[in-house]
Amino acid sequence: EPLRVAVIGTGRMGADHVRRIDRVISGARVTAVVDIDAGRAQALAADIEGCTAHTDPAAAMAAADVDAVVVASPGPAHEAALLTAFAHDLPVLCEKPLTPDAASALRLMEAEQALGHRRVQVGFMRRYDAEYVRLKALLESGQLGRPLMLHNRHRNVASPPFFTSSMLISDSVSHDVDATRWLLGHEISAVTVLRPTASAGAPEGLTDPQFVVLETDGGAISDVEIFVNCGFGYQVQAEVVCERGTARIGDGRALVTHMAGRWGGTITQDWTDRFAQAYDDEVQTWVDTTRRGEVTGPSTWDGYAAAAVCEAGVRALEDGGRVAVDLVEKPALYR
Ligand code: ISE
Repeated sequence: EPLRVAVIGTGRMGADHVRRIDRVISGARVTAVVDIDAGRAQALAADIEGCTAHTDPAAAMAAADVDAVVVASPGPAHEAALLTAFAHDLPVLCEKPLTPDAASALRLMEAEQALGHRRVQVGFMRRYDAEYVRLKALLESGQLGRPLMLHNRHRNVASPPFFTSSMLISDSVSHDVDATRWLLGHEISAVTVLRPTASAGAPEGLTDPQFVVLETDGGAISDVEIFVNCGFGYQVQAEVVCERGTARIGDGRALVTHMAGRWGGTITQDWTDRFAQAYDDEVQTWVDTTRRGEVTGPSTWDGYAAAAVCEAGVRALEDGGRVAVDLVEKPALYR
């Protein structure tokens, strides 16, 4: 029997997950879609057999034909949606950020612990990207020795109109925060944010680009260039510098052409393209493990740690200087 999934929030990511579950991956079907915009939910549901449209997440989660939930609404709506999912003991794939701040993420961790088992996989999809997976495997093999530094570049073509300077940290750098924690196996202990001159290509008043320095409890430094109005493409690159060598991913040189006196290739334009394989594998893994009654992947703890680091990062951006990150002790459920 396929897993019957309710998708909450049908914006860019939600609609993409509906398409993916309906047409790309196996073992699941979408039986409910939810959006505050009733017309948008109805338009999506109309194309899928046996799929109902709702405006209230709680109504969808109470439906008899829902076994699991994808939460793709805006971050501030996640806490309520997850608590409702917990009340029905439903497994959840929750888009990043888990929640916008550490306090709400802590409340979710407590609620999940009260259930006594993990229910949440957080949508940090880079962990499923083939290049990141290879980099992680290389680091774990120990061939390069200990990682000392990690350089991350994260560039978007243009930011959406609602994007604020703090969202460069909470919405975008959150991925590099998770990638750093996951690749190095360290927690992040302090954040500093430097601001180069804002690009004339960025909307008036937006602090873009930013240069973020993350210090880890394992003594490594991870820096992140975040530039969300670079204009030319969607680029995510990482280079790790270890004691005996370096390794780098994200150069996107899969196809190099030589033609008419030039050589080159193309650059992806957005994350649904660059990370298409990662998203497909992320959701397929979630469906497969959920059907076996297991929960794997980035946990509520990972969502909390990212939220705490980003909260410190936003403070570092606003106040200047170095801001320490104080994490609670890791609960047994997540060890
Ligand atoms: C967006 O929310 C994402 O998750 C993308 O991966 C990231 O590159 C972008 O900067 C964010 O706004």
